[in-house]
Amino acid sequence: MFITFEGGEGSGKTTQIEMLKAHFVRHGHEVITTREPGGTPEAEKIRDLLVQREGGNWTPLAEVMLFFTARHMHVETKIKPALREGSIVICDRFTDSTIAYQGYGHGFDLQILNDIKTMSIGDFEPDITFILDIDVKDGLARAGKRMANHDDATTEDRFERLKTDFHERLRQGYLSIANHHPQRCIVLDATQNIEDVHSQIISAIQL
Ligand code: T5A
Repeated sequence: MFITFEGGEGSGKTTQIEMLKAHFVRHGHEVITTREPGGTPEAEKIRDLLVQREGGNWTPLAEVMLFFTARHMHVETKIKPALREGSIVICDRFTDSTIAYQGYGHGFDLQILNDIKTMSIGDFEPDITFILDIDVKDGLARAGKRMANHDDATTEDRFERLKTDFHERLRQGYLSIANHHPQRCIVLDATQNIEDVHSQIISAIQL
């Protein structure tokens, strides 16, 4: 099973992924957790170019292709092999992030995005995607706390620093993705307390 977590900044993905992993381990499952951009040594190098404050001033097309280059490596060399060995794979962000951030957020053409996706990873999709939905201001406040003691060129805040209206488009983009893929996507109210969000994830997984 390939499970992905999506949502805006500070929506609680990392927190829920750790709790879900612990649940699977308690029940005797093999599980690996990973993240995007990143997840392999090559893709982690690309991550630095994409998310660090001074990673580079990419054109929109170059940025999208870097995300999918990293994703191609991640899928082919880590995710698919782990799934073949019977592990559950939980990933912090995946293709929906590119559609939400670069597509809905920055206005990159969705059809071209889809074509690049098909070229990079074919029709490979998660089995389940949890979209953690949170009011933009609350999410950015949570993410801000995480970065309060880290403020230099390597800080991973290139996207957090964008304006509030970008994050609003992003949020609506995720809700639109969920509407288009109701069989795969589950939208959760991420303003609930951590335990309540976790309980809803466990109910949805039923493992
Ligand atoms: N990106 C990524 C793209 O633009 N396109 C792409 O294709 C991809 C893959 C890096 C950036 O890259 C962009 C999007 C991002 O800007 P990231 O590393 O996933 O992505 O960065 P963030 O989303 O910023 O990750 P965060 O760590 O900020 O957010 P999380 O993981 O969603 O939140 P988490 O769990 O760390 O929680 C944040 C804080 O909130 C608290 C936690 O304790 C923590 O302090 N918290 C709660 N508090 C109250 N109630 C709850 N229910 C809470 N849940 C968590």
